[in-house]
Amino acid sequence: MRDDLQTRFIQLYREDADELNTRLHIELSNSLLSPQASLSPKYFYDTLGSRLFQAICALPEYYPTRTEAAIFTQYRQQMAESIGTGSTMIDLGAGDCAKAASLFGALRPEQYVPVDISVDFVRGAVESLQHTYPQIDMLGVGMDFSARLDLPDEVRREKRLFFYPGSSIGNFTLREAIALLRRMRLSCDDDGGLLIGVDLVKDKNILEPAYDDALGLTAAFNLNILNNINRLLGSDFELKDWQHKAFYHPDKQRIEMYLEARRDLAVRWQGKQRDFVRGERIHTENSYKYTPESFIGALNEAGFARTRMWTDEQGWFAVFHATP
Ligand code: AVJ
Repeated sequence: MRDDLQTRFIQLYREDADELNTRLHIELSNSLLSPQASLSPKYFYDTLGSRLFQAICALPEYYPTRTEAAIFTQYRQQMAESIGTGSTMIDLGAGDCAKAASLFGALRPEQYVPVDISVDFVRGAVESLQHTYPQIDMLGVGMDFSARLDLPDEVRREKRLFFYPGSSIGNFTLREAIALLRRMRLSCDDDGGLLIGVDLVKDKNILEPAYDDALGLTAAFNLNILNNINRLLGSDFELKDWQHKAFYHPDKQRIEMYLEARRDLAVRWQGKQRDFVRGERIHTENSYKYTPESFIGALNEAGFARTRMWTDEQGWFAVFHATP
């Protein structure tokens, strides 16, 4: 038991503001000026966007969050038997740390390492968690793990368990997903592993309403990216000119989200301009769905040889424990 309840926090590779700004402007300008205009889904998550996403998770049509939570509740003892106690639990994109915390009782990790792009975001959550679980060593890490995954030396090497719930892996293409899974594999020794939540392929009539709900929360979430881009880039997007669209592509096994221009219009920023004709779209998100077989294939390719899967009765969502 630790007698001091000081949680440690580390922020890695924070670029200075100018550098960050220049890179951001180049990236955003390029993606808006490309023939198929696009915006990366990472720009959804400003303060309002994060709140809208939380609200989406409570929608009747958005089944992933509640289905995953039910799988964790029903099978956490089996998961604990498969994983073992005393792990170094590395929570990728930890946010408010609530999903990981719900497993602490069953998994009894030795060390908990919430990783998020900004360590400030997890700071509040971890400080109160540390008081509830004084026996767990906690270390907050601020880093962009989508680019690289070299963790600081303070993170224990023993029994590393990467935790990646919520089907966040769905934002990546298969190639990118395998590359990310491989980075996790390479970061753990043979006693390590991965606990990951993945949304499964299912009927279009279930998938499409989950991304185009009757209340219009997903539409608001999608449109809000333009507020964030206006702020970041100084652009003059008018939200009323754009319409939310979401389609499931069974051949690509992914949801595609777009913003569609309601009229011919022009967007301007910093001496640049992009014209859009009515009906033209900006691509804002892919959300890939897997079959159990296709995801096990990706895990195997990434170097995880042994896998175990838990799913709900309807087979809508799956949680995998994968080990080298
Ligand atoms: C956070 C990427 C898992 O793809 O379901 C929800 C984001 N977009 N509704 C998903 C999202 C629209 C979500 N992920």
